[in-house]
Amino acid sequence: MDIHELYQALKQKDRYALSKAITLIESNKTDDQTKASELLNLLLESSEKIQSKRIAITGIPGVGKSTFINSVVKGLSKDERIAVLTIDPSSVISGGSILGDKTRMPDLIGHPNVFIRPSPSKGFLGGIAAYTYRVILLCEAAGFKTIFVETVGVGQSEIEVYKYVDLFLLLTLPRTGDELQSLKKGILEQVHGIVVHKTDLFDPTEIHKKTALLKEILEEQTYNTHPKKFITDFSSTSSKSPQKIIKLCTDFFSDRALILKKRKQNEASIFQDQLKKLWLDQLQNHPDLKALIKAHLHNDPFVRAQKVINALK
Ligand SMILES: Nc1nc2c(ncn2[C@@H]2O[C@H](COP(=O)(O)OP(=O)(O)OP(=O)(O)O)[C@@H](O)[C@H]2O)c(=O)[nH]1
Ligand SMILES: [Mg+2]
Repeated sequence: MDIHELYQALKQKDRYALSKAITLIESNKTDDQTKASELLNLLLESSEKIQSKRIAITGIPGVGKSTFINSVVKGLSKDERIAVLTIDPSSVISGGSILGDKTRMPDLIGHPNVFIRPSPSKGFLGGIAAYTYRVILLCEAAGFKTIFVETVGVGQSEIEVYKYVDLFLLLTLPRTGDELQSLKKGILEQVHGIVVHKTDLFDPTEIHKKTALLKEILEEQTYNTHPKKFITDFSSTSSKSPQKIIKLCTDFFSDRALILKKRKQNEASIFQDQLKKLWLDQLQNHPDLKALIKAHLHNDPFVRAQKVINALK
């Protein structure tokens, strides 16, 4: 497969080429990996010019992430090209099924301007986040201007994903203690927006109480200082229109320079993470490591670590 041809086909908004390119980056074969890197380099050169919006939706299983995406996308202009990347929780457990999320997006299946791609939840070199990042770039190259990523709702990958998107949106319910769980996992430090969801099932006092509590937490965030952070409530099954959500999102993306600045910062942080990961892999696989540790066992762990590092320099 010629990479330049594939790149040109992507730019022609060819969906088949997009699927083919994603399959290429999913491949663990060395030859495919080389080709995928070549393609990604071509994409990176042009990615800044693309006025895309990258949005991740996170929240506990069953909070309504897929239904929410279905509702919001349905409310967008029919001409807008939208990609939805889902990581199906059932595939995390069973390692297989990709049907779960699609059944919650009945209005998007077969839609000519919507591209849905379930992601492999395991087995991808570099993990879910690296995979997601690459697929986002591919979708953008193929003319998809808004990219939704539905996170799996459990584990570390959902926190990592915030670096790969512009808007990290948390769905939560009016009556659960899941904000405490989220706080523990650091999610509330990273989110830009919170939607108190399934409001049709709860009474207004409860919704108000939960919203006020989360608003306070959002305002106190020190890590995330985006000026357009927001909190709102919504029902994906009974709200007549998702326009209030769409307006908040549009507003969030209004300062393009800020979005691009944040992307650069995130990219630098992704690079640092990767560097640490590779460095650690290299260190752990060093043939002398075991012997060196043994030789310095009489030292306390801090001194021992320093001596081992000094010896490996
Ligand atoms: N009453 C009510 N039910 C909703 C709403 N949104 C989603 N649901 C229902 O909640 C259930 C779970 O919805 P999903 O969209 O699959 O939730 P999810 O967060 O994507 O779930 P996972 O992908 O399994 O993590 C389904 O039965 C939906 O019909 C809502 O706003 N109100
Ligand atoms: Mg889902």
